[in-house]
Amino acid sequence: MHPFNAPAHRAAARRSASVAVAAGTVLGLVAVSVGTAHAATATDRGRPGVQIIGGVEKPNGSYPFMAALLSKGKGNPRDRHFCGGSLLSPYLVMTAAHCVVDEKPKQMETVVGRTVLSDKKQGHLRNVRTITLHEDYDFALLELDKPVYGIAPVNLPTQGTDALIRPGAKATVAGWGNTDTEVPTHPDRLRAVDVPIVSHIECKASYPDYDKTVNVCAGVEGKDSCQGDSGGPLFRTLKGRKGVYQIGIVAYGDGCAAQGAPGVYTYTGSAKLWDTLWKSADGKRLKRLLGR
Ligand code: 4AZ
Repeated sequence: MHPFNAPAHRAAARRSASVAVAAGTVLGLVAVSVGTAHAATATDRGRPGVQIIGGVEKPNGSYPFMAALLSKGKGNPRDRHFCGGSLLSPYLVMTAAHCVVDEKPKQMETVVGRTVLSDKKQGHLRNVRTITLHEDYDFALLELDKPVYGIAPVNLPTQGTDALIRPGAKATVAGWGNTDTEVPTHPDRLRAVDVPIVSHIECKASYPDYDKTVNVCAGVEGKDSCQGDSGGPLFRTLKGRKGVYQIGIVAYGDGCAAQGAPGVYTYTGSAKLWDTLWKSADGKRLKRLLGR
């Protein structure tokens, strides 16, 4: 199996990426609930309220760098949506490997800059020319058949500094993922929620497979990404700087928005991630596409 926590096929990815880390559940809850007013229990997880993501709808034109990954077909794009992504350069959309591991370029398409999935007039719809999976991490790049110009791509953190993932700092995660795990609800309009960055120590306690060189955690009880948000961006805006800095890619979690179980993200400032990507078979081509 691919070293990231990939479900066997994308149908599984759509249902839940959290299955792969279920073994970490009990440990995580015990470790992180100490000293809090309310320790979440297994029963809490099924209770309405506890698992609501806590985001808000975004107006048209918000987060234009946001991409939706769609299965090709005749149906409503809302029903064909399976993951999020972000524009990294005019020719590249960045997403999670577990979203596209079983995908063929011809079976999918991506739309950049759309807010309401069913509104076919919004955004820039593109075919996918190639899918490159990172060999080691939950990271993938989609090469588009035609560039997307006129939308500012996301910025990446400076590699080798973790200045943007200081615990407690506020980040934002956006997507069309589930808003209520009790009654799975998949919104048509883009949503976003502000989530605090969680320390590596706390994340490792919740998730034994957590790797601080290529992961970052964020979220708090009631505020989290969820199924369908996978591949989408966790980002910050910085005072005095234009644009957004994407610090993470939605990867996995133990359920959604539960106490002691923050969302886990692939860390986009990881030097290890980019170094190994540039050294891979497709490294040279991808580097050129990143510059275009
Ligand atoms: C998922 O199944 C998934 N709470 C995505 C994000 C999180 C959990 C599950 C994080 O795609």
